[in-house]
Amino acid sequence: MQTNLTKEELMNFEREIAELWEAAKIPYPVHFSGGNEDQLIEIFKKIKTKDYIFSTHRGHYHYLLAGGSFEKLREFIMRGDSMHIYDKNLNFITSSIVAGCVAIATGVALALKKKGSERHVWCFVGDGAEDEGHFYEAVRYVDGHDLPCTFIIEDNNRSVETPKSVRYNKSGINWPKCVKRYYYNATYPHVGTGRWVNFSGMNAGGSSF
Ligand SMILES: Cc1ncc(C[n+]2csc(CCOP(=O)(O)OP(=O)(O)O)c2C)c(N)n1
Ligand SMILES: [Mg+2]
Repeated sequence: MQTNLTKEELMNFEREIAELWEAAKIPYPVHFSGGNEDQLIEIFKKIKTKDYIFSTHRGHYHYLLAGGSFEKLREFIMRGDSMHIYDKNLNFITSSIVAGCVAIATGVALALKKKGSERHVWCFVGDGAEDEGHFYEAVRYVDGHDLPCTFIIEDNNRSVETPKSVRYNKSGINWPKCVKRYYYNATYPHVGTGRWVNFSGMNAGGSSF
């Protein structure tokens, strides 16, 4: 993806929105990213224009890196749609439901394969979404049918506030190659709050980016 966006620009945007939220100017839920700028900038270099991008409740960075404008994103957020960003021109879709996009991403990838398209589907999920049963179903289908779809687990070792060690102790799954994972320590917004503990280094499967 041709984007000249810098880490600082991403961070400044989130900081601006965080300040608006803290000043009670946004009476809606907003999920911030932070701490994953470098990883996402690298990942988006692999994503091509016209590919399909499926995002999550935490989609601001994804949208900007997909080519979305700051202005349009600000509009989404200010009208309560931080978790419902959608842009047909960019083939960009989010869901506020944890793992809500995985089956849709799989269906789009199936359609692309049937059409003989060169396009690829990129489906971002959190490590909490990885716990969902239908994530397993989608991964198995994509892997089994060699569909043009990559699931990217954004592993901050948190589902809301619960780390993996509490959710499933030490067990991990060796996902097939259509699942990639990157690790990051979440910050809000961009300064450690002390609420987040460092990632424990647990190997939870999936190949790294
Ligand atoms: C089906 C469903 N269950 C519960 C929620 C409430 N919820 C919002 S974010 C979240 C945690 C998601 O964790 P993860 O997928 O790791 O994303 P992260 O916020 O860590 O990026 C939950 C449980 C939801 N949105 N959808
Ligand atoms: Mg998480």
